[in-house]
Amino acid sequence: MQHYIRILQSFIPLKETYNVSIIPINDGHINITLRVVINEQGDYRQFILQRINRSIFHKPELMLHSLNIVNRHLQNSDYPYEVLEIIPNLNQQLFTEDQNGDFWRMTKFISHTYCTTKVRDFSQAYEAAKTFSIFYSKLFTLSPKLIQASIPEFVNFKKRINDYKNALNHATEQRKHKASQALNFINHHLYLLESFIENQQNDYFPERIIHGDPKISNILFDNHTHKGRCVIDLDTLMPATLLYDFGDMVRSYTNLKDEDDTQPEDIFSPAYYEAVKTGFLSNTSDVLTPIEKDNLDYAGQVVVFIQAIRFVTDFLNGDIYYKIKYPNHNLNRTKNQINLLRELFKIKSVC
Ligand code: ADP
Ligand code: GN1
Ligand code: MG
Repeated sequence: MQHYIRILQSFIPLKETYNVSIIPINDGHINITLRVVINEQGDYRQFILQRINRSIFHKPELMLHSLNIVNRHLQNSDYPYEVLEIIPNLNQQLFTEDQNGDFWRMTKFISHTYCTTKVRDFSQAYEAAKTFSIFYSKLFTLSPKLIQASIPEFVNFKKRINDYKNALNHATEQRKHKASQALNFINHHLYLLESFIENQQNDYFPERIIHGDPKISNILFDNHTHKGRCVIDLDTLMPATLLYDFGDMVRSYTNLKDEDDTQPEDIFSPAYYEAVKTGFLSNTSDVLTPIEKDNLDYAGQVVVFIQAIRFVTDFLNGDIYYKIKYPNHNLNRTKNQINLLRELFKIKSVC
């Protein structure tokens, strides 16, 4: 707590009369996120204070620079949502480095909103995809060259496969044994990525500014209208194919179960799937190329599969990337993605 207060003081001068509460928010897998409430004799101010995971984001200055470019662009357009404003520290820097070498940033707290880790109904699936669709449409007029990827090769699937194979080579027998069914499935489906990788290499998928992580917990919904109010977690903004983001929406908004639920029954909603497509295309359809549109179904499968690979890679590596709550958490997340993928295969065969 004292540590957090010291960090907080680098952003806001705290008077003795202030009453400060710091409440952890545990929705994300990567950063440490704290809600800060400052009570100044009945006058409340709230902020979000975050420790950026430095083993994942090696250049936070670059990441925050991209975020600022995007924010300014959105503020100068007719973007209908709130912008996730960064609050600089008292030295006018975008982040504070603590004595451990960790980076902290502060953002505006978006009040009267809620966040969910699982889509609640059909209309929320549509609303989430539409909110992102509007976000992308405003960024179509910003050059992707201005944005540098905060995690290099994030959407390089060849690298994801290599990371997976390396993890397999170094994993303990016990972990490999536990994951054997999932590994079997993954090894038999690696071919699924080939055509996507080829299309990327041939530049058939145009580079656009993507969010990189449009999962449901990265949107804040209005408490009363239930409409999107703010797109958050802009740490993975990068130039890449928008099919990645579409695929991640399918992954997140069509899954009726929690991301770590291993039961295969009733995991997927075809109706939500249609809602995601309609919402995604609502503001992007005029700009997307025929090749992009033809690959939407395929992108859903590919991104769910890639996420299964990422989770199992982390499981094999000893859980060093995603936060876990219990020992087999990453394995259960992998199983969930595989169950979802099996359902997406069925949709494809129907079409
Ligand atoms: P992570 O990278 O760990 O996912 P996020 O930036 O997504 O971190 O933040 C984690 C959670 O904190 C979000 O899912 C949301 O519940 C909450 N949150 C983040 N930023 C804000 C904000 N500006 N206003 C209100 N809640 C927020
Ligand atoms: C992580 O940070 P969070 O929880 O919103 C991850 C995403 C994954 C997601 C899976 C930087 O997102 O890429 O798709 O978990 N973020 C990073 O739930 O790797
Ligand atoms: Mg998040």
